[in-house]
Amino acid sequence: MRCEEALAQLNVSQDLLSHDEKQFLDEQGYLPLPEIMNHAQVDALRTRFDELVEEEGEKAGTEVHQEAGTNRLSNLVDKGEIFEICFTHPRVLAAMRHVLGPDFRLSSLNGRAALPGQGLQGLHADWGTGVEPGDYYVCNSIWLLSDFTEQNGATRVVPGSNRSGQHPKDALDDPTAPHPEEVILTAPAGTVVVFNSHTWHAGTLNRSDEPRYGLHSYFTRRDQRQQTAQKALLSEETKARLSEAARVILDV
Ligand SMILES: O=C(O)CCC(=O)C(=O)O
Repeated sequence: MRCEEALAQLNVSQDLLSHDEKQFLDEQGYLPLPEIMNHAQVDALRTRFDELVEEEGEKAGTEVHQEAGTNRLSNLVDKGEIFEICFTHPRVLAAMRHVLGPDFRLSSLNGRAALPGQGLQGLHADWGTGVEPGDYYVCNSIWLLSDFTEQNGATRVVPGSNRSGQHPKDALDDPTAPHPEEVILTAPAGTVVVFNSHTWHAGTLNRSDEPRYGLHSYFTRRDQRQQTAQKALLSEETKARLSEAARVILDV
């Protein structure tokens, strides 16, 4: 099945995003989608997040990456049906289709909780070089499992940097410093913020006394490598549970 057909089967169509939403995503390089998850889904995802951190202990996150001061999880596609929403939600997939074109796949599904007093990252892009505006390879979405506030380590983005053709490593002396144009993505839990991964972004310092929980559902053009090799890492049990359309999105 081709990707376009899988998207149609998952009820994805381009009119799921308004003209203004598409324009905002194109111009600013990110787009908040409110109320993608309800309270019960947020609670259940956080509970599963904590269970996995406990179960996996020191190995947590190692399929992709560990980061000091955070609890990271990886390969979540294989760690519970509850995560299926993150790679099948029609509005999120419509945004991916808009940024990446008709042929894309999941790159990875990871979790990141910035712990109190930690979480500061340098501004970065999830791609090694600057790209021509409009010629995008990767697009991320952050699933808010906590309210994101100015205090608790919400993600920051530099609006429009996706169209700058520049990469932060070449353009910034100190990527950890506040950027004069940055926006802190504050929003209630249940929101998903899609951000073009070429948009400069970073986690900020969590100054609260609670972890700040998020999931990253990250997509790539189909001709690019996946951050998590889904074919190798997915159990037969997970593959058997998934619809054919979902398997096309994962490319398994
Ligand atoms: O979790 C966040 O706020 C952003 C994290 C991020 O950009 C990363 O880990 O590369």
